[in-house]
Amino acid sequence: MALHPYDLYDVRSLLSEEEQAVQDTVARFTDERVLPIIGDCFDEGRFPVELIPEIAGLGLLGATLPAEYGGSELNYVSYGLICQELERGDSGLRSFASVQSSLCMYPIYAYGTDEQKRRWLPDMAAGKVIGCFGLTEPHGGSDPGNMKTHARRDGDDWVLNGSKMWITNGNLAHIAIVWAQTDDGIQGFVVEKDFAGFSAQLVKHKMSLRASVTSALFFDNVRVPEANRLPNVKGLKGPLGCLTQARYGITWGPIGAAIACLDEALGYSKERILFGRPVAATQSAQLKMADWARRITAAQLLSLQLGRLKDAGKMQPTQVSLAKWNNCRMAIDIAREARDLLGGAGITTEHCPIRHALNLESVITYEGTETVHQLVVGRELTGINAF
Ligand code: TGC
Ligand code: FAD
Repeated sequence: MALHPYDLYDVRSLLSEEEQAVQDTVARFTDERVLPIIGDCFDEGRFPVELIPEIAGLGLLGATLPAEYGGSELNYVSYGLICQELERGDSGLRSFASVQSSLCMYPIYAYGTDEQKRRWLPDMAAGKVIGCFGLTEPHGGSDPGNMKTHARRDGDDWVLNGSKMWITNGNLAHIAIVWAQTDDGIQGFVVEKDFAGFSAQLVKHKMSLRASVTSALFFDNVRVPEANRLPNVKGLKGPLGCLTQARYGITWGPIGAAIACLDEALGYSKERILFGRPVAATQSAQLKMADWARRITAAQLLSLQLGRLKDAGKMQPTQVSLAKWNNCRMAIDIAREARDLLGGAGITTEHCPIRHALNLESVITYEGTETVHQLVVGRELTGINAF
């Protein structure tokens, strides 16, 4: 029996029935609703907001959270599969879901009060309240411990000043999870869109993640009530704990992007006749595509084992760093090589490889650059902090 070209090791057989059903549902959504429009969205620099109710309706926002907060009570392997299938469509859609689920709903769930959870989580799961996550600042995102944004207690409020840069969903969001330095260390605040002194400005001229909203956030003496402070965490481990959740999902996403590129290149190279034979019949094309399949297979197994560790409560941040580094590198290399295999046709968004290659420039940079993750692994191996 022929092997599945995008699953040479039958990794799908390692999934439960429920996990397979989640994957099939999101795959159908991507095929039917995302792929027909996403090239145009990328060209126009437009995030497809019209898909938000459908994404929410499928239970993809806060999918791992308990039902009492609007979640779907799925396991983390299922969350990974959601990321993979969304990113097979476009990294912008996976980014939207990662930010909403892992960077905004997760901190409210993990660090918030019961009242905060009840107030925001069900509406966030329903896609009625959109969140963004403000950690990075203009002077250097790799070193968030050096943040300048600060909050000072004043009576029943906090007064927030500073700015954040490169914030996904910034101009879409109704609430921003903002991390600020305080006299008591770094703390998280839920800043509402209409708070006086809070503004967002779109980042323009992006060549990457064009089907995603990216913004700068500004805080000019913004008064944030104490009721909007996330009380159950202090210090850098608060935002880094959220990043571990999101980075886990990001290990899966680029597998989807790489599969999309392999799919496109396989189809194209079988049809493209040069020197009297299909390009797919040449040894160099087969070597390339075989090598992509090898790298995709390794990434699939890496993320699945990471997911099983996470579901067992045993996943370590260093393991996430290794997989984020490996899988982003795998996908960006495949996307670039697939672009090459398509020749001139590869430079237009009529075909997906260049869109994925450009998107992956962001994916390999955000949530910790490749260098940051390499140094995390190096620190684990040597016991020496090289940052
Ligand atoms: P370090 O001394 O290592 O740690 C400080 C405290 O944090 C704890 N910790 C973690 N906790 C949970 N998860 C992790 N991954 C953690 N890493 C560290 C640590 O145990 C310690 O706790 P405690 O209790 O001892 O205080 O901190 P460091 O200053 O040496 O930083 C290390 C470094 C460089 C790895 C860290 O700063 C880092 O990860 N930098 C990269 C920043 C980053 O990834 N930013 C991403 C911004 S958000 C984003 O990009 C969203 S894009 C979303 C999208 O569109 O999809
Ligand atoms: P810098 O930290 O200035 O890094 C510059 C270079 O220095 C990089 O090559 C880096 O690898 C290298 N470097 C860093 N440290 C070392 C070292 N110790 N040794 C050697 N080299 C080093 N942030 C958010 O908070 N929320 C978001 O929603 C969000 N969304 C984003 C969306 C997009 C499209 C993009 C592009 C970014 C987003 N980010 C977000 C920001 C992202 O997390 C940062 O861009 C990233 O962490 C890197 O920070 P930086 O851009 O300031 O680069």
